[in-house]
Amino acid sequence: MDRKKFIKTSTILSAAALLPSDSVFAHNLAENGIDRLVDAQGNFMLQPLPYAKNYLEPYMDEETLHLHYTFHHGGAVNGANKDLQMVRKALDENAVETVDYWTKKLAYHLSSHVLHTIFWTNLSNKKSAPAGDLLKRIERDFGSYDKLKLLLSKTSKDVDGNGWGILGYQPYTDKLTVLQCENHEKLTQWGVIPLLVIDVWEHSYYLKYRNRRAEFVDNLYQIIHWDNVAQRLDVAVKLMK
Ligand code: MN3
Repeated sequence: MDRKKFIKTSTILSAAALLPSDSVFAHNLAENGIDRLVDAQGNFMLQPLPYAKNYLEPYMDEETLHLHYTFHHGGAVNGANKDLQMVRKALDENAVETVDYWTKKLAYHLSSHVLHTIFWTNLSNKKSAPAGDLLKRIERDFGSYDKLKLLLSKTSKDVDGNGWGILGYQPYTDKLTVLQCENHEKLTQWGVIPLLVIDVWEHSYYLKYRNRRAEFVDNLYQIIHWDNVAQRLDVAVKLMK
């Protein structure tokens, strides 16, 4: 390995190593510091949740979390595997009339898998606030933490139908950016690496909050794991250097 490559690999590994080695967060990361979404055979897989299902009570109730993780996230993982298989089958059989359908399905299911995987790690059972480089970038790119909160909350609450509010790192501009995502795959900016994602699908809050999406979004600030967001920023910046 040449020196440049060694230094690059080392900095990426040290980003992943910011996490305690026994933490489930660290265990769920691939060697380059990004989330592990596939098994050794390359099939999409559902990672274990990084905590017990009652860990986020009372802000996210145990039963909703159970249904959300098992059936909605789990369903997306199964769907992504099937979609990929069907694209390959269409190619093998030279029957490409169906690839339009399966390609769209794959974008939907795989994006759901990516965002849900990040979402679970973005939450904790205690309140925190951004610090360090993350806070500096928030202040530079949005004015203040309060202004980011306002923007991200409003963006999340106002999603048409089901979707996500997303704080991401845009490597083309080296800036933080806020996206409003519909479903799981629409309205992105190419290149953005998601750092903090807020699931505002009804399945995310229906049992406890019923129709009160805004209350759910406001309450999430009690359990956002800002250290995880900061670690994700650190990895994203280093990967792009
Ligand atoms: Mn969801």
